[in-house]
Amino acid sequence: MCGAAMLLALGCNGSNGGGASATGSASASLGGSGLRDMMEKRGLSEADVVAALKTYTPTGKHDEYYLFASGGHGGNLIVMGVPSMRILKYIGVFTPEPWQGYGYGDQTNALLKQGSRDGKMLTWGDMHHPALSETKGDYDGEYIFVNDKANPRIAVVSLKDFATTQIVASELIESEHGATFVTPDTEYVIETSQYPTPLGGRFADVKQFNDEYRGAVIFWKFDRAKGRLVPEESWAMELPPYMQDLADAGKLASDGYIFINSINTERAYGGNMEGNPPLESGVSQNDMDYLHVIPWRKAEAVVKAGKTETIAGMRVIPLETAVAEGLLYFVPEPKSPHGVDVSPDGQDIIVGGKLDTHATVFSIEKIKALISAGTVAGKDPYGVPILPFQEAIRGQCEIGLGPLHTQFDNEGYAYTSVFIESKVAKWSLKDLKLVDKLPTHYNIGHLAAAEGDTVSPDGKFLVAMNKWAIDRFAPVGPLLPQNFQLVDTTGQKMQLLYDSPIPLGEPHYAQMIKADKIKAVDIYKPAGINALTHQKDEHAVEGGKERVVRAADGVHVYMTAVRSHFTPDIVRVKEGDTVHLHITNIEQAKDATHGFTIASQNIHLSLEPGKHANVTFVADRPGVYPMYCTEFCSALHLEMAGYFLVEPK
Ligand code: RUQ
Ligand code: CUA
Repeated sequence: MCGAAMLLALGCNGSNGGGASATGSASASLGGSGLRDMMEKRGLSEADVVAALKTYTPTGKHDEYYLFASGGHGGNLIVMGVPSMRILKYIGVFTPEPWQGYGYGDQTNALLKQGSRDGKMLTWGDMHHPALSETKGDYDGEYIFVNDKANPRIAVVSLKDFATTQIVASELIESEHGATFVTPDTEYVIETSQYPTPLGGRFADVKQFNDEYRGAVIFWKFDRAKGRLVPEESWAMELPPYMQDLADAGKLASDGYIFINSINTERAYGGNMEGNPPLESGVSQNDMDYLHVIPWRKAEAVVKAGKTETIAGMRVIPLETAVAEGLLYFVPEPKSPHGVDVSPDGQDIIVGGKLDTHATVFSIEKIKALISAGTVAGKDPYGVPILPFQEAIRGQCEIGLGPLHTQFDNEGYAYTSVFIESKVAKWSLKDLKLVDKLPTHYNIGHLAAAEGDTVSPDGKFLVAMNKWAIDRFAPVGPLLPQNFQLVDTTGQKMQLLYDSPIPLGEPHYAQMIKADKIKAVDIYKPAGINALTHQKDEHAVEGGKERVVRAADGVHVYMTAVRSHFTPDIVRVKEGDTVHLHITNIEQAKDATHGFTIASQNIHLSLEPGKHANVTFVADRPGVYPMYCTEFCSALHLEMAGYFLVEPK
């Protein structure tokens, strides 16, 4: 239904408001003129009202899609509903998250500790690219992987309960960006370094950049049955010291390949107080950088044949071996490339150049033919073959200044974010013609289309992820929110539907998945589940079996939580005791979550129905500490409390 017809239908249906959901409120008295009045009063255009009809989601109705967006410097993952753009959850990943008790109990402390680097505990992360697990190139709704650009790490989040279950970190590299991307059956999760360094954390002066500094791409092996990345089965490939940027895995026609962009084929390394040009101008001298093409199945066979070196505990294919075995090819790509995205059929690899006006469309068929014919235009200083640019592309689409990232719909269109112009460009994959452009506010980075990274995108919606939000929202001081703009892509012309402020670190990328693919549990069953393993915890407590046990390693308190008490509700220990609290929420009713805290101990647990949590600490200061439930769980919630007594020595 077009806009006018929609409004007409609303008006003609008279006093009951017709299609508007009648959850009471204004709709009851909303005749045709009532609607006009209201539009006038609020200064709404017809397009505004149509946008509202497309996004408004009445109480009790669920969204059609989930959007999983990185929380950027917040180090957490944002879950939203589309089209309502309602925020559903922040999932703690690289950063402690008190509401979820994430980082305040033994299990999640150990989890955050897994993400230490060089033995240093890290409590923040710079999350960029979430990647949903895939089966045959389609999102399957089981897991989502995320990366930390600042402190190279990858985390696994289980979509069974929307909780982080694992963090892995390799000390092979010291920064990353081309992560996370999955191969079509989630055999591997890809993590590519960004700023070259000596591999494995060695020291070498930056003047030895060309010889000592390197990049690397890590292939983290994923064990789907266990839901874990397996470091011992993972491996990496050494890369020349260019700044590798985004990456994408091939699918269908390009299955078995991965593609990585790079900038800085100049190998500049800054030094603006040492007589060198500043890094950003040193990096931007050449007209072309290199798209890296890696046949990963072939590389996997080379790893299995043992042709690797071990660096920082990781099997690494040396650059020389990669060249000799035909595991790495370069194709020139225009100025300052950023995004690389493989089309749904896997035929095209689309690259946006930040200082270019085109989306460049590389053809996997042409690349494969050039490789098998041995046609090269030259070699880089490390002997990597460079394929001829013109013969590797299908063409270019002129779309505007500063193209970055591309997503796809179900009708053969590509959508590319155009950073410098602050626009989304819609163009046809078939004939590489621009069909529409939509202004965004401002500085669009990534965009996320419904199932837009899969072999079968849905179309319908697209979210523009804008880095600036000037003029969009009520002022909140100098630090503005980010702005997600929801766009309807069903018509020939794109329509802006909604602005959604994101008050977190800069969210870079997001993926949007059909909601019915997610099969989340609502209760941990049976009671006593450790949320990290989804197994019964060894310290799980049954109702009636609460107890306090003194052991060699300290005092073990086996406690249950149920509306509206903890048992025991008085805990007595002695100054200096190591205390192990083992608490099971024995409820099996939906949303019957209890929280748990003890004053002044920096302890907070979230105990969802059936969940078990352990927390260990030293009672080092004598005194009387109230403990209580932090979730308003019942009429007697305030009474869900007790005392933790630390008797002086
Ligand atoms: S980035 S705005 Cu994906 Cu980290 Cu392009
Ligand atoms: Cu349990 Cu409040």
